Amino acid sequence: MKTFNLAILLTVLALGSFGQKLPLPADKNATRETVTLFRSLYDLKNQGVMYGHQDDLMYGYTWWYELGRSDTKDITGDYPAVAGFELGHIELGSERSLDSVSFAQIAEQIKTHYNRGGVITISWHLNNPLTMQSKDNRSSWQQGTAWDVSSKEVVSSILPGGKNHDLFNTWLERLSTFFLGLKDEKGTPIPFIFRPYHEHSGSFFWWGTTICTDQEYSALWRYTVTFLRDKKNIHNILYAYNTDRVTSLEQYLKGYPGDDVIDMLSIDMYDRGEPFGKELDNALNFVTREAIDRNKLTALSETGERKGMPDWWTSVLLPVISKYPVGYVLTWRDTFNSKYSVSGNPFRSFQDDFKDFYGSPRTLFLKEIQKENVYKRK
Ligand code: BMA
Repeated sequence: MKTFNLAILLTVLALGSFGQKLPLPADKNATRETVTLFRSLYDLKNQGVMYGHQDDLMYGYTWWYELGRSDTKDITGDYPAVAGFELGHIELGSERSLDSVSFAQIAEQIKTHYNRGGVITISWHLNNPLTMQSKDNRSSWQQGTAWDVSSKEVVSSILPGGKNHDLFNTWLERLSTFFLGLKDEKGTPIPFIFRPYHEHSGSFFWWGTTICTDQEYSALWRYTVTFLRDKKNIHNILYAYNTDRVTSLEQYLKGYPGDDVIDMLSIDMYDRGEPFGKELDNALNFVTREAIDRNKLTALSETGERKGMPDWWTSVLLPVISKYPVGYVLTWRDTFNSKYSVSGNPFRSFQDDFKDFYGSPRTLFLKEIQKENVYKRK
């Protein structure tokens, strides 16, 4: 009821505000805190870019789940504004994620970061519902995982009428159960950004651009949102559409499921070499412009350094992201105890440069976000 009144109030305000459309979440019944988060993020992107880090609160290169610890905090004295979490294997009913992280501990840290006033984003490298059932010799590490692109029938097999539709519903049920458990002490649902089926423009996940049709991809998204929002009545989610590197808006929007189910237009781009700066500049230019035109949020939701570059944060990343209203930039996980860095995350080396990035007036970390009170401000 409260949400309903708020929606009416905001609509009235929207109509009255000199013809300008007030940006609101796609979910018309989004909770009060979710609406406030959306509006806060919408405004904050003009103040600076928030820094995010995947699994920052769960582990680092040298430690595993030490309460309160964070690689970002170890280096800068502050937490990231955005904390990323990963739910791969929640669909299987497992206790731990594909990265061996406990789901119960993820829920704990989501709550902790919310109580601190930080922003939460969730990714989902869900298994391949079709090929994981095959009893073939398990020949490659990809077999049955999110990275298994051996069949182009996967998405159609889970949509209504497909032979794996019931299985997929079970997976969405399990996902919903986890989401419904994300509440604060008062029972208020904790708002978060959900970025499933990511990097669609690439072809390395079973939902990738050459592995399913654009119509199937869009239908997968719409089915998922309808399930969570309308069937399970979950109204604390902001949905992030996401691609890997793209060179045109047309390519970016291939398979876009629609403004009525999407809240954020995001892009992932890792630095694989010298042209990166220009490519990122080009992509952020059209993605952020399109987001503003559609009253949506934006992010560079995954990125990572060029290997061996000592001043990547301040000389490559910062100049480009400073040109555009990018909501946040997130670097990927610091794989625990791993000899190599999976994503080229610069944490292990060149920390002084990261400190300079932290010190830049253009970047926002947790302490700056706390002042903004993103879930409650007027
Ligand atoms: C990928 C890699 C994988 C990991 C997955 C989900 O990009 O980091 O090792 O399992 O993300 O976190």
